[in-house]
Amino acid sequence: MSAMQATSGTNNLEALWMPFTANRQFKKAPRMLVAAEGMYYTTDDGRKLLDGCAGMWCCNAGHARPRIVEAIANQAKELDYAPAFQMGHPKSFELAARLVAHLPPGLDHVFFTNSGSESVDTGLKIALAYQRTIGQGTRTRLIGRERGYHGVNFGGISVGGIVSNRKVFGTLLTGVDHIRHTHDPARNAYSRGQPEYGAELADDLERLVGLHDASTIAAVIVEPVAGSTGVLIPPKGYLEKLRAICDKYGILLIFDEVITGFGRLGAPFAVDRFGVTPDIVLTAKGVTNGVIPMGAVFVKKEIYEAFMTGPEHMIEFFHGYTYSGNPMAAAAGLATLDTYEEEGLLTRGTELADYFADGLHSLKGLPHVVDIRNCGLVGAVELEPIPGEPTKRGFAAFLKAFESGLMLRTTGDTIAMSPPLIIEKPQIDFLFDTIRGILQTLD
Ligand code: PXG
Repeated sequence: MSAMQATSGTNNLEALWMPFTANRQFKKAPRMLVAAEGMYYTTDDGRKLLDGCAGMWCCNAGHARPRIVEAIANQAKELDYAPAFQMGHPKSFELAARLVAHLPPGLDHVFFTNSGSESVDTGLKIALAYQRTIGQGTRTRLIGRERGYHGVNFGGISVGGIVSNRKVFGTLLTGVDHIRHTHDPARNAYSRGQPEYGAELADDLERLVGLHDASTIAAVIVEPVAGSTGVLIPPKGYLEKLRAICDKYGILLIFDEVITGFGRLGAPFAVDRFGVTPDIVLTAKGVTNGVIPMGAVFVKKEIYEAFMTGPEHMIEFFHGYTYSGNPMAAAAGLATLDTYEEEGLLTRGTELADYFADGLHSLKGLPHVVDIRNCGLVGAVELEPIPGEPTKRGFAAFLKAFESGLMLRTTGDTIAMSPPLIIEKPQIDFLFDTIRGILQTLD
């Protein structure tokens, strides 16, 4: 019996249809994680892996953090579940109040979901319902961006801009259009932080206003930094411009901060990092340190208040989930915030950003590297694809990293890094030294 069989308790991997995974490849050569603490995972054969991507961009405070573990255990004993509709429990209100204190003034109401995908669909629905509520019911069109990732529900893949996530799922939502993406390696390759060129790409929204008319457009949704399509940092001035165009035409601006939220960019949110305040902020992942599924959608006061009309016994917004703000997630969220606050993690990325960027950009010139991008504690190394076999080189890098004691994410042929915000400098050295070694031996 292999070590994997011994620890996983099964030698039958067949039943599980794994998400976003090459199932057949995995089942031939499984990569099993059996434990995690601090910055490290443990594999079933007893190896330690440095977590180079905070799980999947979610465990911002690292793993097995005592406050969070204890809070969940206690909560399960005290109040395991409470109905979310027409009933409440104190911790969801407490978490809401504490969370909004971390957002810029004005973004002071929050709706709980259970994932990033649900936060996206919730945000889009709020935008549509809000426009109708304020007498702008012709505004039904949603605008996304090419190369955007907004989860996998129908709303999210409709406004998203990743072809493989869209092409086999029929007609998606109607009335959706996309602005151009901002990736421009010809002008911006190897930028440290925000690229210099491309603010004018925000004008593409003007093109869509010209095509559809502003009176048909409810909202624009973008990731401030696009994560899943390879860490695309917004050019200087781009987000400001997008905000100005939205203001000009009465279009709501939605930031999908599922990845950028909770300290990833060195500031609590991208909103703070870039100084641009949207009307709706979508989060998930870091809200509970990835430990219990939860998402949170922040909206401006005017949006919440627009719904608070009509007879008081009536439900104001016909939307919600069985597990919205459930006690286990709320307890995890509160303990996560305690941890972030006590350890200064929501801004720790700023202290480490230069060291991280130095290590990352030292990879320039290694074989196959065509671009390097960074912001806060997010980094990406883009590799030239093997001709005719896109993604193969990226996947090979991921597998070699796993064998070398490092867990990374690759998206296409781009290696993405987003370590837990508790990372120390020697671990940053290990991260980049390992990648350097991999790139020197990669076909
Ligand atoms: N919006 C954004 C911006 C995301 O990055 C989602 C929505 C969806 O979240 P859920 O919780 O429904 O998965 C995401 C998720 C990767 C990677 O390595 C990225 C995500 C998830 C898993 C892997 O690129 N982002």
